[in-house]
Amino acid sequence: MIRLHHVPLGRSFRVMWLMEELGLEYEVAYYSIRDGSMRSPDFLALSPAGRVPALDYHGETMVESGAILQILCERHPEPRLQPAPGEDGRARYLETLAYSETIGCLVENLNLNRVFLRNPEDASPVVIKLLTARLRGALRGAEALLSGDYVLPSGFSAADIMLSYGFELARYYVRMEEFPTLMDYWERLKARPAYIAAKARDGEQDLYDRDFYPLPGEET
Ligand SMILES: N[C@@H](CCC(=O)N[C@@H](CS)C(=O)NCC(=O)O)C(=O)O
Repeated sequence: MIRLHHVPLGRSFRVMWLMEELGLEYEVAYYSIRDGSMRSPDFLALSPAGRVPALDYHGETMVESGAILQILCERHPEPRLQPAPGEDGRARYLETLAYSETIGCLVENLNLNRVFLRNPEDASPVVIKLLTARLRGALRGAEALLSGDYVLPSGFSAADIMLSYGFELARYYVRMEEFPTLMDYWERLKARPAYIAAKARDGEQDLYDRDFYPLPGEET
């Protein structure tokens, strides 16, 4: 039995999408960052930091999306979605798994400032501007990781799942049209049947209440 502990639009979506690519059967336990469910003793026993994803894989519990992607690709080697140690592309693959969390952490800090504060006046406009500029820089870094249509010249891999998930959230803070190469790449990925199947199970997000958050002072 495989059970994914998941927040809609959370990093656990990466694991959900990969499991669809691998054709795995799994159950989903849904949580919200807002309702306290991730602070319950049962959840903290699975994920001591109170974060998703947590994956119950036949009785073994795993956290950290990048590590889970690697382990699942090792245990389910077909279809081949990651290069083995020593194979071409392995360094770029590992680099991208780790780099994806550079984007993830910047978005998380923006989320804290822009959607989670009880009192929006507590947010710092200067910090928001700095974080947004850094997120733009990180997206330029993502562009530089691509090699043709995907991260790896050999084709689609789990690195594409790890990296492109960040755009799902970055788009609330940065106009993605500024990054046409990333937009084309993302559109290509979103057309994959496994992405569409995962989206159907993702659930309703309760993080964002609008489509875009302009910089402070630039609201119209
Ligand atoms: N590096 C971790 C980050 C996990 C993480 O921070 N997940 C967020 C959701 S995207 C979370 O659970 N946040 C809980 C909270 O903010 O209370 C990973 O990639 O799995």
